[in-house]
Amino acid sequence: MEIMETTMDSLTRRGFLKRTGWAMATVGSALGSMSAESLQLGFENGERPLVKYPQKRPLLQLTARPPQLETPFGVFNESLLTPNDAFFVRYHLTNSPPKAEVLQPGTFRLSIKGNVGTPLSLSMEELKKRFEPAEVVAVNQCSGNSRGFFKPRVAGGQLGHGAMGCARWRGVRLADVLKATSPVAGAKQVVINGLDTPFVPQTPDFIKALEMDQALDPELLLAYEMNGEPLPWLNGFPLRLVVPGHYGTYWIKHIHEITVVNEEFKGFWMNPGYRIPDDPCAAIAPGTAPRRTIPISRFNVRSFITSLGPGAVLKAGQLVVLRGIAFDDGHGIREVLVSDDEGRSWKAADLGKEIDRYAFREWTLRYTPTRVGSATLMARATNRLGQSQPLEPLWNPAGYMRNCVEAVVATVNAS
Ligand SMILES: Nc1nc2c(c(=O)[nH]1)N[C@H]1C(S)=C(S)[C@@H](COP(=O)(O)O)O[C@H]1N2
Ligand SMILES: [Mo]
Repeated sequence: MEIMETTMDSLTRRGFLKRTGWAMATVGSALGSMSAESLQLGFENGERPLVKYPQKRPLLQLTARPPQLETPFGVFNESLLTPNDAFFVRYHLTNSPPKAEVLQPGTFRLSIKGNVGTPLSLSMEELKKRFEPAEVVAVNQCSGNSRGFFKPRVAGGQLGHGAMGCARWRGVRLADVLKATSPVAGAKQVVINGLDTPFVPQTPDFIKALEMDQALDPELLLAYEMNGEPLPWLNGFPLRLVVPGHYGTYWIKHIHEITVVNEEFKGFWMNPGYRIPDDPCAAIAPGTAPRRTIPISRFNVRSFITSLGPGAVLKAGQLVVLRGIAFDDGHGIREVLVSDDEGRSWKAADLGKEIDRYAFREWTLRYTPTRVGSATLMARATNRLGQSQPLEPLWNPAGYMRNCVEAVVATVNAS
């Protein structure tokens, strides 16, 4: 039987883009250049222009100041590692990213200070020479990925599912660098700051803190490479934190200052920013306020169908290979089930090789639709701890951590 390859060309419009070329459709702006093209993210007011930024292909622009760019979802069907030029971009402070000048080798230094025996100030060259390299393939995902699908809607960036990506990160271990400074007894937290600064002094600088024991976890990297290349400017050049299995808010970009402190850091972006209801599912009744909150931390389990988008057309009796991705916070994916009947019955998909327990895991399923009409296709992953995805969406006021089973409704025609 002939296997019909379904692609996301209509969604990414790459075929179209390749044919027409981008330059002709662009108009200049401060940092990005705007094109005539846009994509619809699948919720109300979800139309986003595709805009070209330095080192990036046209991406879905959420805001221009600061640049906030989302990956067109079709990219996730093309490779498990998200190409650097397609990787999403998130900034908080209006005059981000920091100017290229301050990031150059002649100017840039990383300082490690505070409650340490031996403070350090290192150029990138010194950092690479002094510490052993380490690598991880890991997903970076914004806490608010998929926020646009929240019902009732919540404030914040109205993102589709493209504020995530998976890359091979290479750098040095944060633990090695910290140990080289000999933190003094009583060191409680490590406070990490990047070179982006607020435009007006009233805006709090984007600074995050990690507990000392987490900072000493050998899995955390000060990364300088992404997929074998220096970090793109908009993804944190020359140095960023990689915190496998944890939400992107901890993955500080353009790191230039690491401070060991003996007390709990009280910055805005730790409290009230980036907090979730203190509840096992990080959820509360829609429209209510949480009684107690805690800092957001690890990913929950997610999975997506990537080979078909909304409005896909299939033929009854014709085999297709459904494909998608799944990931969790590093326990690893044990199973992905797929349904074409709104969750009444499920079939186990074949799992691809595990590149890394923190990476996207590919799944495929040979599928032959039988009923003519509409088919609601859904994927549901379970990790090695037995944690899975809820069938109904959960809700919290910040719109974080959406991980319910997502549905793609396809039309099945008679063959
Ligand atoms: N310096 C700096 N680092 C930052 C941020 C920021 O605003 N400034 N945003 C964080 C958030 S919330 C996310 S989701 C990730 C996004 O990483 P990316 O832009 O490389 O995709 O960066 C994190 N690191
Ligand atoms: Mo984020």
